[in-house]
Amino acid sequence: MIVREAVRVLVANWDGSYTVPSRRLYPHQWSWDSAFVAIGSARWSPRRARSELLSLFGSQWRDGRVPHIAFNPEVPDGAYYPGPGFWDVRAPSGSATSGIVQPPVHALAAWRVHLAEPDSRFLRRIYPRLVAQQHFLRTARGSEHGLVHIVHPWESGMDNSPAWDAPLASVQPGPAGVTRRDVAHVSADERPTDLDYERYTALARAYRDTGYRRAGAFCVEDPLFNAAYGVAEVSLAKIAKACGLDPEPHHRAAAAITAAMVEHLYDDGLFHARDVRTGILLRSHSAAGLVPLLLPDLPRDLANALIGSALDRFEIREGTLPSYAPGAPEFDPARYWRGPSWINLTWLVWQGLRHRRPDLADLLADGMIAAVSQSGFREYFDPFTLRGHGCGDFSWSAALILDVIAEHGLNGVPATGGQIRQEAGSLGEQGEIGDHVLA
Ligand code: 9WN
Repeated sequence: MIVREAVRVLVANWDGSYTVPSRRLYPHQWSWDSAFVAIGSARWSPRRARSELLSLFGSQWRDGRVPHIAFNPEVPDGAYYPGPGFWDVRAPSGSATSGIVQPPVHALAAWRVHLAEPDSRFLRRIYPRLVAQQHFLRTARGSEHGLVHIVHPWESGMDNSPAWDAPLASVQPGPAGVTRRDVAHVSADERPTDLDYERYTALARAYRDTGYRRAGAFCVEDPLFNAAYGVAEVSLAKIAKACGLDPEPHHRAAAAITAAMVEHLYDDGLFHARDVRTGILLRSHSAAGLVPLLLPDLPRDLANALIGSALDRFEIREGTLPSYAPGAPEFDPARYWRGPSWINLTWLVWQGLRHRRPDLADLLADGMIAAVSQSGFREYFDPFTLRGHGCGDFSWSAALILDVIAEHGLNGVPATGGQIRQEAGSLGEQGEIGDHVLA
């Protein structure tokens, strides 16, 4: 039933070559959403999963950046704020796009898509594009420590996380009265505030006015973003090897990113963002700080410390991962990234726990399934009551549940695609997955 419903959502949100995150709230293609959707779609339609990623990279810029939104020209400009008129820029393909990016989880997605149904043509097509994406980050967004920075909260994917309260406070808000569309679809107390939006707009406008080249008042190294950047190198090493290319440069890059994160972003049981302008560590209680568990070479003592924090501060024994620690004063169980549980964030931490603490990983898998069983494929969930918030029929909630079920099983039915069939150990049997899921 869950599987059929998840596929129904993905089919309803399919736009011919990619999936919109939500028909009404987000009616275009979003960058990291498409990566998560590809991970889930690989379980029932690897063809769609490949199309999802290739279509996104069709809007890649010449400098390698993958814009966070590729706009659908058939959707009116006013359907989403800020729309193509605001960003005022086109990719070489001719598509109108935004000019900022999102966490680079795409190489991870591409590798999982390949494992689900090996396709060396796909891998050879996507590999240089993924390398260019990393190159953009390393050159345009690199710091002297070997980490990369983001220039807008939207680039973190966790837009109004309390981790951004301090750096945003120094951003001069733009003129009041931005024409928000989000609150026409979702209750205002589940979304960022108007003041947040005035600051988001001011920052995006300032960046746009430099030709999308120079960071403005917001310039931070985010642990989730940097963990994704490091994991991308781990995945690129696997992709390079599968393409008959040298994986070593990617292994070295991954090791250097992990070491830089440990040295510059870790403190007291959690990774934190660092304000590049001041050099100050922005100590917060954001679950972004647990995502480095994804890095395979994270030192064991640090991994154990993160797991300790996941248990004590984020209370994951309850089976859910709040986006912000419940004991912190800024925690809000219903407002966007200030506390609710999100399936994509939980999926990332679940992946990081699977080898290290399978018992806790299983709790999170059960919790993700419980949330969608109780409330449907909502955008986010109260971490304690599992009440759904934000929009319904949200694509990555549906897609990632397909992946969780394939890996973890459902109601006593065993998993059909564990660790993507033990990292493609038995790739020949993968054709079964799609048919099985739809049966
Ligand atoms: C701005 C699409 C996106 C997600 C982000 C989420 C939200 C957009 C918004 O929706 O951000 O990019 O309008 O609030 O925060 O993670 O990619 O689902």
